[in-house]
Order: sequence, then structure tokens, then C-alpha cells
Amino acid sequence: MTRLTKKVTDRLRGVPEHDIDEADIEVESTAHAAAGATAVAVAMRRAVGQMGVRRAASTLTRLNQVDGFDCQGCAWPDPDAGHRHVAEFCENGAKAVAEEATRQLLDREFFAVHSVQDLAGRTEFWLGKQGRLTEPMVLRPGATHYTPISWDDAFATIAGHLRGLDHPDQATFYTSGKTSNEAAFVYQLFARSLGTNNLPDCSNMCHESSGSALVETIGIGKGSVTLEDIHQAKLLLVVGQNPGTNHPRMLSALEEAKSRGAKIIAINPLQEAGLVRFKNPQNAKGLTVGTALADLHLPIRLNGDLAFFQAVGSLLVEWDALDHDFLDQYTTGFDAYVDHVADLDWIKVEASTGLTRAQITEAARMIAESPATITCWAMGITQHHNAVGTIKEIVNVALLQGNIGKPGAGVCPVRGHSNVQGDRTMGIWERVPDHFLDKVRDEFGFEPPREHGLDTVASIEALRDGKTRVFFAMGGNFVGAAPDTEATEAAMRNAALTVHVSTKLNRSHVVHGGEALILPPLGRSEKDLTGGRPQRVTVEDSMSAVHASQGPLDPPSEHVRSEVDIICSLALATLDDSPVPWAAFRDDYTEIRRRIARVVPGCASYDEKVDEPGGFVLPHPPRDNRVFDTPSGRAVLTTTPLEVLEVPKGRFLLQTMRSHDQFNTTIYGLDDRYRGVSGGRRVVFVNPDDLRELGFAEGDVVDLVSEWRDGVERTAPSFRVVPYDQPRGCVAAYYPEANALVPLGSTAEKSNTPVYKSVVVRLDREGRGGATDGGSHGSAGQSTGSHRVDEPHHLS
Ligand SMILES: Nc1nc2c(c(=O)[nH]1)N[C@H]1C(S)=C(S)[C@@H](COP(=O)(O)OP(=O)(O)OC[C@H]3O[C@@H](n4cnc5c(=O)[nH]c(N)nc54)[C@H](O)[C@@H]3O)O[C@H]1N2
Ligand SMILES: Nc1nc2c(c(=O)[nH]1)N[C@H]1C(S)=C(S)[C@@H](COP(=O)(O)OP(=O)(O)OC[C@H]3O[C@@H](n4cnc5c(=O)[nH]c(N)nc54)[C@H](O)[C@@H]3O)O[C@H]1N2
Ligand code: SF4
Ligand SMILES: [Mo]
Repeated sequence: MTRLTKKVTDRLRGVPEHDIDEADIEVESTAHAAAGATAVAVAMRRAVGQMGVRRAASTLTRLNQVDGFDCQGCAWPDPDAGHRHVAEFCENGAKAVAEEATRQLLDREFFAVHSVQDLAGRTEFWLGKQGRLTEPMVLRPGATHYTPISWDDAFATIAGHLRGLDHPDQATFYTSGKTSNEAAFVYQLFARSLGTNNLPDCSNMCHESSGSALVETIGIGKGSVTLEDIHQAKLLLVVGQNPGTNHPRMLSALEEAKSRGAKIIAINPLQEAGLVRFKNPQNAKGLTVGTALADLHLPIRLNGDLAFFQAVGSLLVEWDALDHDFLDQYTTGFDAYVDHVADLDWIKVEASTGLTRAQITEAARMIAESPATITCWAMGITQHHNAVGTIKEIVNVALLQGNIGKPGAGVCPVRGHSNVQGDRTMGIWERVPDHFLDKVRDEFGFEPPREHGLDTVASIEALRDGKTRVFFAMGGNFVGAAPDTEATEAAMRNAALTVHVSTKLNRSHVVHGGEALILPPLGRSEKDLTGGRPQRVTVEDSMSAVHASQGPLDPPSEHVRSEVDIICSLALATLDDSPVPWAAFRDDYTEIRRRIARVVPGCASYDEKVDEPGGFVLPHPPRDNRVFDTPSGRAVLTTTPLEVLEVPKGRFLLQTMRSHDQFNTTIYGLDDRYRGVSGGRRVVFVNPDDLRELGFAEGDVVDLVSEWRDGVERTAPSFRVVPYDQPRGCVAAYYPEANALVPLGSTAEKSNTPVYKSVVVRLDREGRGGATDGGSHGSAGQSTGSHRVDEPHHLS
């Protein structure tokens, strides 16, 4: 263990001072197993610490139970009703609940003491730990402090701004993925009643690439597997995903599959502990030895996955390891695909993946021999320039072997936020298809706007350019989560009004528009008595299962309101003569579900079906019947050119990722236990040989500087270097500390998702301001393919 003694103080450019915490960081060796007794202990410590013993007990026993509430963490599905454990949650689920159900409250006195300027100097960690927001607050133009405001005055203020716009498209309505289906449905209805499709959401930064690729190739933008398929699979590829931290209960499903004879391949630049060995706290073996999960780990170079899957596909064709019946009956594009992969350039493949031909061939053999394969992926795939192309290659490989629409097989984008998929189903989408809008028109009798709206990146640009005047957020932390922190903050400050419906304080409240409002909602763990009756809500998980959720706890104050209440009340204050029955919706959410049943595809008899224990699964034509809703009526094999992401000498590819102790921008604590880092977050993980070549030693402090073709140098100062096993030329740092480095214009083709996982950076000795001397990065840095758009402008 090493400890850095140097304290860093002032030399910071716009970074909250308290964020510079690398002085206290401790680094130990990495863990070789996930979960186990430590996870249980940490979960209990955090839950009891924030909620107290009784509250923790009454909450956790209702978490993910049929008559309880849905976990606020990730979107991993629950087992079928009747197959659930008494403790059906993971360490990070317990942390998510504790963060919401904390007894720490934040009231008007807090805002009287802390000016906005003061709060702007605090970290996300500090802001989040101040407790639950308990009453509406306003920051009047020119004011230094937030002050209390009544709900009615808050709605009147927002209505005044909205009514004063020249056009409804000057407002934008962001959604984070925790919002219930009921709230999401009325929220999109409000935006469209107003006359805009400006409904950006966190999906734009998350699985948008998956949606784009899957709609084009299989006709529906959702994954094609159920939890039972995972259990039945014979081979599972876990690609660009760290389930031990971000979807911990997925490890139980992988363990179950292994117990039935499945093999697992992990494809990831990092060897994540959760994929090495899982110690399932639910059984005795788990608490002792655990189960080894990955049979093969391929330490792929960042951004190498397109080349990997294309190479696998070419080998499957070469070996004739194909499902010809499936290809003939259900697909189009096979001949063109075969021609394309016949020309595969293995030199480019090895340069792009950083893997040898032998390693790729070994994986391809396992794939060829498997009768039922599932490929799971997350942000390591979706947040690249060529993400859509990569996912299309994943689909190609699945189609070649007929691995769609059969038990134990399929494609599985593993969603992030607990209801991000449901929000999309309910119409939170700036490009929702016309057939959805037709249904809205027929049901409610008004003509919704047809022009596509702004997504997340386009919203930032519109704010920057003065085209968007009102920014409204249903949850989330837009400023903290978006790329290019400086540009995003400047854009937000350009708005006339910023409104956040938020449970907890975050950076988006302190980087604000001319006028700003914070509106506190009920959390999912709390009783909802809107309209004087117990209300429940519904959510959809990553595998299209929809079910009800009802919280057991008393709300943090009498002043918080449900998200449905907030939207319906705002609609009543804003819209004259609206044909939508907002007041009836607010009084009884059953009324909303009746409309969902008539408007949203696959939701007939919605309110009745969610009554069934465990809910119901939405239709998925490829999964259910091998029906593909594409223009040809067939699944589409596609061809994508293989390009190598070139990195100039002395530069690195940076990925920004999550620690084990955060949920996105909500920082639970400062321990990334599995990676051996504790006490701080400003670290950059670097290959030990690269460090040596750079002349840096463990514990040195560097500034990260990103270089992009727009010629702007973006700096994130003061990161402590940590030697860490990964392909040469690749480095990693945490989100959101490193978001400043991601250029706003650097987005994925087609999906417009920010390129959070392959940013070209250099490591400058702290405060030196000059470039590192060029060293070569071994095979990873010396690729032979063509130059790509990420090519930086500033080379020395
Ligand atoms: N506890 C907790 N749970 C969460 C979240 C959280 O913050 N905390 N966030 C939720 C959300 S919104 C989401 S979207 C998910 C995110 O879940 P993940 O996608 O697992 O999250 P990341 O930390 O971004 O991890 C990306 C993983 O991909 C790998 N990777 C990066 N680049 C590449 C690449 O080019 N190729 C390959 N093959 N691998 C790569 C990284 O090494 C890392 O293991 O988790 C959800 N669940
Ligand atoms: N560099 C980098 N940036 C990334 C990513 C990355 O991998 N790297 N990942 C991206 C991804 S995948 C995503 S999904 C986005 C996430 O972006 P967001 O969803 O916008 O961010 P979160 O941090 O999840 O939002 C946390 C806030 O949500 C509010 N909140 C929590 N629960 C509730 C609730 O029940 N109701 C309401 N109304 N508010 C609530 C709290 O105020 C809390 O502070 O970030 C993206 N940004
Ligand atoms: S796996 Fe995800 S949904 Fe399940 S308990 Fe853990 S955080 Fe919650
Ligand atoms: Mo996400």
C-alpha cells in the first residue's frame, strides 16, 4: 500500500476545490473475486448508517419483492415471482436505496447558509451527502442564494417562462432513467401538448447506439433475451461491461448458467474482478470459494470490438459454422456480408484489437461450437465513435448462427438506469415514430408536433447558441453527466430558466440559468398518497418485463410531491383548454394506465396485466416469433468498413468509467474496492510499461489533456497515476471527474452518443503544461490502418 503525502491546493481552473482529493488516495492490489461477505458487510453498513436499523430493515425486505418496490439502481431484471430470495438485492442496490432513503434532510436553512457560489465549489460527493431535498426552492435572477417558494408560485413561474417563448421548441425537457412509466407518459404528453418533441434523455448518452443498431438490423431497439435465456445459454459473451459493479445480480445469473454448463468469455481491456470469480452471498459455497466465471478473458484494446466481431464473423463463414436455414428464411444481406469479410485484413484486426489472431481464433472456436450464444454489452461498446457499427457486427455474428429467437440465445444490451427502457416505451424520445404520435392524436384529440426534437448533445448546442431558453429536467444531473463540462456549463448558464425535479442536490442546481428552480419529488421507496389514495407506479426492466412498484416509507417531508403530480400540476398551470384530463390523471394513476393501454404498442390491458404477480413481458417480435419489422421483413446482415483508431505517438486512449462506489454522478463513497483504490477518485489507471516509458512513477500527479480535431485543448488537472494492467496505450479515469475531457462534438455516428470511452489524451506532468515526450505504445500504438476522425489537431 502506498500513500501520497503531498496536499494539492489552489492551482485549479474552474474545478471545485474540494474535488482535488488525490492526496488521500490509497492503492492496494486489485481484487480477484466480487461480492462475498465483504459486499454484505458494506451493504449493511451503508444502509444502517444512512437509514438507521429499523428503516433499513423495513426497506430492504421490500426491495425487488413482488409486493414491494423496484430497486433504484440498475435495470437488471428480477427472477420470476416465487423464485425470489428474501434478500433480492446486491451491495450496490442497498447503497442506491440508502442514498434515497437517508434520514439526512436538507432544508431552507441549508440554502440560507450556503450561497450558490459556495455550493459551486463543492464536489458531487459533498453535494449528494447533504441529504434529501424537502421543499421547492427558487434562485431569482441575480440572487446569491436559493430561497423557498410555494408549489403554486413555482408552477406559475415556469408557466410564465413557457408562455413567453416565441416557439415551444425553445424549451427542452430532459429525462433521467428513474422516472416511472406513469410519470414518463404524462411528461412526454405535456411536452407534446406544448408543441415540442424536445425530449432528450439519458439514453442519448447511454444505449442510444444499441437502439439505433438493433432497429436497423432486427426491427426493434431492445434486447432479445429473458432472464431464463441467460440461465439456459451455452456461451455468454460479456463485452464492454462491468457487471460486478454495475449490474451485480447479473453475476448470479451467470453463475446459474455456469452451473448448467455454460462457458463465459469476457472481452474488456480491464480484467474486472466480478468476471473473474463471484462469491454469491446467498449460498455457502459463495461465501467461501465462489464460482470462477470467465473461461476466457480477452484484454481488448479500447475501441477494438468492431474488428473483433468482424473477424469472428469471417471465421464462422470460413468454417461454415452457420445456420443456413435461419439465414435463408429470416435474413437479407448474407452474400454482401460474405464478400465483405472475405477481404478481412488481419493486420488491421490485430492493430485495432491489440489481440493476436490466435486469441481471436480461440474465441471464435468457442462461438462456433456453441449451440446457443448470448452477447451482453454495455457502455464499453455504446460510447465510441463507431458504436453503432460495432453493435451491427455483434448482430451479424448472432444472425450467422441463428442466435435470435431461440432459447438460450440472443442479443442483450444491458440497460443502465432502472427505468430507462420503460421511459422510451412511454414515448420519451426526441424521434418517436409517427405511429406513436398518431395514437396520441387519436386518443387525446390534439395534433402533436411531428418534427424531430433535440437530443442531449443537440440540446447543449441549442442552449449554447441561445435557441433553447428553458431547460427542464425530470431527474438526473445533466451538467455532471454531459460531456465537455466547460462547454455544457457555459450552455446551461445561457438559459433563461433551468428547472430540476430532483431528490438530491447536484452540480446541475448550482450551474444554472438566469432563474432556477429545484422541485423535490417523492422517491421510489416512499408511499405515494397523491389524490388522497395509495398510488403505485410501473417500470420496465432491461428484458422488457413490466411490473408495479410501491414504496413502504414515509416521505422525507410533507412538501415533496410525486413526479406525476408535479407534471400534471404544471400542465394545468401552463396549458389553456388542454384536451388531456390532467387533474384526473393526478387523482388516480389508473387513469394514466388506461391511456397507456390504448396508446403504447404492446400495452393492451396494461392496468390488469401489471396486477399479475411479477407483471408481464412486453412483446418482442424477433424473440417471440422470429418476426423482423424491417423494410424487407427480414433481419439484416450489414457491412461496416474496418478502420483502426490511430493514436499519435505519446498519446493515449482514455476511457471514462464507473467506480464500485457511485451511481453515475451520485458518489456513494470513495472506495473502488475491486480495483484496489480507496480514499479518492482523481486517479488515472495506466499500463505499468507505459508509465515506465513516460518516466512517471506510481503516485506521480499528472494533468490530463485531451486533444481533438477542433484544436481546443481540454484539461482535467491533478490525477494521480496508478499502474494498472491493461493493453498498452489505453488509460482509464472516472466519470464524472474526466468529463471535461470529452469534446462536445465527438459523438457516435448515427446515435450521437458522446464518445466517453475513447478520448485521445496526453499526460502532462502536473502544472507543467507541456506535452509528454513521445514514447511508442507497443503494438497498440503502432496500428497500420487509416486515420480516423478522432485524429487530434495538436501534435508535437
Ligand atoms: N453501481 C452502479 N450501477 C450502475 C451504474 C453506476 O454508476 N453504478 N450506472 C448504470 C448505468 S446508467 C449504466 S449505463 C450501466 C453502465 O454499466 P457499464 O457499462 O458496466 O459501466 P462502465 O463503468 O462505463 O464500464 C464500462 C466497462 O466497459 C469496459 N470498456 C471500456 N471501453 C471498452 C471497449 O472499447 N471495449 C470493451 N470490450 N470494453 C470496454 C470498461 O473497462 C468497463 O469494464 O450501469 C448501471 N448500473
Ligand atoms: N464520462 C462519462 N459520462 C457519462 C457516462 C460515462 O460512462 N462516462 N455515462 C452516461 C450514462 S450511461 C448515463 S445514463 C448518464 C446519466 O446521467 P443522469 O441520469 O442525468 O445522471 P445521474 O447521475 O444518474 O442523476 C443523479 C441525480 O438524479 C436525481 N434523482 C435520483 N433519483 C431520483 C428520482 O427518483 N426522481 C428524480 N426526479 N430525481 C432523482 C438526483 O438529484 C441525483 O443527483 O451519464 C452519462 N455520462
Ligand atoms: S442488480 Fe441492479 S437492480 Fe438488482 S439490486 Fe443490484 S443495483 Fe438493484
Ligand atoms: Mo446509462
